[in-house]
Amino acid sequence: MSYRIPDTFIAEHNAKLVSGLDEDYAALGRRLERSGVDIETVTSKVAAFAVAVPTWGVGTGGTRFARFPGPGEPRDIFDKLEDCATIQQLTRATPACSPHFPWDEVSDHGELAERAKALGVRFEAVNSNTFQDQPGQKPSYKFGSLTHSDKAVRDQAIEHNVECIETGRKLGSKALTVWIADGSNFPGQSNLNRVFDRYLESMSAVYAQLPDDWRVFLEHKLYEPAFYSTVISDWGSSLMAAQALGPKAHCLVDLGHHAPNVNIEQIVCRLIHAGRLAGFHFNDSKYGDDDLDTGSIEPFRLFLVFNELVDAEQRKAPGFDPAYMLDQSHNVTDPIESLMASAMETQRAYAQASLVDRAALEAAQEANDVMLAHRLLKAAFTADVSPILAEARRRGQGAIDPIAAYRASNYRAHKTKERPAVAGSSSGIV
Ligand code: RM4
Ligand code: MN
Ligand code: MN
Repeated sequence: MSYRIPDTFIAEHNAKLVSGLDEDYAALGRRLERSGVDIETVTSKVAAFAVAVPTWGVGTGGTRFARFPGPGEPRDIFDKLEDCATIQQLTRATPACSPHFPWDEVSDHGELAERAKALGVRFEAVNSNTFQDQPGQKPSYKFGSLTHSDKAVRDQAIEHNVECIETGRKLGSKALTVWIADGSNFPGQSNLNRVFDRYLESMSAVYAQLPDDWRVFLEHKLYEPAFYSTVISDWGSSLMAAQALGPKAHCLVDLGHHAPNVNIEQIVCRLIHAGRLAGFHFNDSKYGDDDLDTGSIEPFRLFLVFNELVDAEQRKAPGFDPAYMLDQSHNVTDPIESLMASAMETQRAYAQASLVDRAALEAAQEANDVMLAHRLLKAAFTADVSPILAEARRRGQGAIDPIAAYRASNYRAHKTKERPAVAGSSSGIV
């Protein structure tokens, strides 16, 4: 029997913290009431908020220089599911995971679906992988996949995406996320126009295989591994492609996939306006696609993104139904701790953005009262909503302090015994 943290252990851990939480929650409730905010409304919203865990994030990640594996790492998707279930058990913010194929491939998808169900984990968007060659694979992706000059390579990449849809159907997923590494490293290496045409042609073939109730998420990325140009480099290319493909195609925003200092919240706003926001891969970065923990570097930017999301939610923007996922690489921390902290940071930004006095903000904007408008946003951003997050977790039988409870449970030590290290695990490679 593999180790799971007993629910009784979490309850006992909470018992030590509950009186402090009650005090803090009541004090925050009184504070918010003075500004016309009902704390219970915010707590219910936070409790209903969910962000999916990337299956590739529960293993220790690495850079192109090295990977330093941690103890008790998941060896396969079944181990990964256990870790995802533990993150959900403690945080109650992550009821789903987002799988990556073929990294998570198994011989029996029925068994995988059953195991996930038993652990209480759902499958969100299925990610395809045409950015590396698999052992024994003949046509190579070295020079591209869906946009390759050779039709045989394009067909192989199309087929893989169609297989991902098939697999996803068996797992109860309703979306396919496509990120391609296609692009060029040298000016002149490829024809910028032709590769985009090929992308549309290949993706049309994938799109044609989407079930009626599915969506496809197109993920753009400015650079890496193609360093001169990528085929789907930005939200403009992504939106053009989504609009050309049809109503089931939407644009996914990975926070790390933009040029430094780009106004991501404005991109989010425009995609919502177009009715094409697929959702997010949350992470944080200082320089590029760093895949650092969400909210660890620029929490204000995360808040501003959520400010747009809450604005859209409250004005009931047509077609607004974003899928929230994390996409991170944990190189120096325990991945479970990082994912828990990151899930909580998304909840924090959501709760803070829910505090914005939108009527007052609109009035200040219309009156050109710049300072007041800015102060209204800052007031929401600087509010410490931690008691709301903790209370939402406690009500859902999660841990008041997930990281402390996780450490006290010795989960990692248990897994270190259960999971002897194996070579070649796909975990955490991003
Ligand atoms: C990419 C991109 C994709 C992810 C891969 C592993 O940079 O963010 O979403 O699937 O990394
Ligand atoms: Mn991503
Ligand atoms: Mn990325």
